[in-house]
Amino acid sequence: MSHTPSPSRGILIEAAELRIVRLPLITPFVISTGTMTHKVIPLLTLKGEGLEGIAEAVMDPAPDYLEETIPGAMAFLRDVLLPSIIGKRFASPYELEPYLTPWRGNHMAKAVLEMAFWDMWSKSLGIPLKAALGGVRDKVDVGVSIGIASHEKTLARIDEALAQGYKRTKLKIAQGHDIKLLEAVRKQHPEIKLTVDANTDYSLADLPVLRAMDAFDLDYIEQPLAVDDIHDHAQVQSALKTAICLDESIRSASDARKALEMRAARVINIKVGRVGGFANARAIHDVSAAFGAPVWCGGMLEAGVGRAHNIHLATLANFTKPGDTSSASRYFKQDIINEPLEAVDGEMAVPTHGAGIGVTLDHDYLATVTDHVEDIKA
Ligand code: OSB
Ligand code: MG
Repeated sequence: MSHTPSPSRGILIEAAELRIVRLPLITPFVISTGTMTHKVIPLLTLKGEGLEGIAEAVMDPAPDYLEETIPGAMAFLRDVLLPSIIGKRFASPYELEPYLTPWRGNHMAKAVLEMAFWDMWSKSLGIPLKAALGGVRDKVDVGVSIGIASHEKTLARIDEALAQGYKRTKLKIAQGHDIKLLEAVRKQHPEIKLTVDANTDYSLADLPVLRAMDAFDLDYIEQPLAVDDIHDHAQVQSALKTAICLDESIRSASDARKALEMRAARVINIKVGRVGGFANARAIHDVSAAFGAPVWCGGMLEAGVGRAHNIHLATLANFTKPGDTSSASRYFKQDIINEPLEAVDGEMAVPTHGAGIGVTLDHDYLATVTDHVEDIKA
C-alpha cells in the first residue's frame, strides 16, 4: 500500500504567524465601558501546503468589552493553541474542535484560530467562505454604530449615515446619556430604524429608565445589563414592549438557547470573533432560528480581514436585521487589505477576490502598521 497524501487526509498546518497591528481610528470610538483611539489587532496567518488562512482577533488590549485581553490571548495562542495544531492535518474546521473545547472560556482566542482555518479550508476547496458556510446572499444589509458624543455631533453623524443610505442607526448609550438623546434624535427623525446599545451599563434598578425607552419605537435595546445576567435581562424583557438584544451575554449556542428559553431577549447579535468561531456562530444562528428570533452580525471595529469574515457570516439565512459592518473608511484612513470594503446604499457586497474570505493583505501597508510579528512552530 502506498501512502500518497490525498485531500481527504486534510490540510497540513505547517506554521503560523502572529502579528500585532495598530491602526489609528479616524474618530475615537466611545462606548459605556471606555474610549478607543486606536484599534489594536492580533492578526493570525496559518500556513500549509501553499495555502494561507487569515483572521483578526477581536479582544481589546485590556479587559474592556469582555474579559479577554490581547496579552493573554497572545500567550494562549503562542504557547498552547497554535503548538497543539501545527504539524497536524485537518480535513475540515470541525476537526479543530477537540483542540479548542477542552480549554475554558477564551472564545475570542479560539475564534481567531478557527476563523483562519475556515479561510484556509475554503481556499483549498476553491470556494468563497460564504459557500462553505451555506450562505444565501451576495450582499448584506448594514447599518452604523454611533459612539457616545454630544447630541449635536450625534445628530450630524446620523445625517451623514442616512445620506449614505445605511439601513439602521444604532446609538451607544450609557446612564445619563439616554432619554434626552433619544428625544433629540426622534424629534429630527421620527421614522428611521433606530436601536441603542448600552454595553452593560444598566441594572434592574434602572428599570424605569429602560421602560421609558419604550416610547421611542426602537427596534431593540442591546445588552442593557451585565454580561452574566441573563436572569435579570428576562425581568427587563417581561416589563418592556421593546425587544432586548443580547450581545456580550451570548458566547455559545447553549447561552443562546437558555436566553431565548427564559425570554431574556428576542434578538441576538452574533459576532463570530466573540463566540469562538464559525461553528459556534452558525449554531447560535440555528438555535435562534428555531426560536423564531432574528439575528444580526455585530462588529468590533475590525479592519478589512475581520470585516470580510463578518460579511460572509451575515449571508446565512437568519441574519435578517442589518448588521454593523459599515464601510471600513468610516473607521480607518487606510485599510490593511487591497480591496475596499465600502457599503453602497446600505448594502455590503460579499468580497470574492479569490476563494475564502475574498480579500488580500496589503503587505506594504501592513508592514508600516505592525508593532510586533512572531513565527510559531510546533
Ligand atoms: O457592543 O457592538 C458592540 C464596538 C466595540 C465594542 C463593542 C461594540 C462595538 C460596536 C461597533 O458597536 C461595531 C462596529 O462598528 O464594528
Ligand atoms: Mg453591542
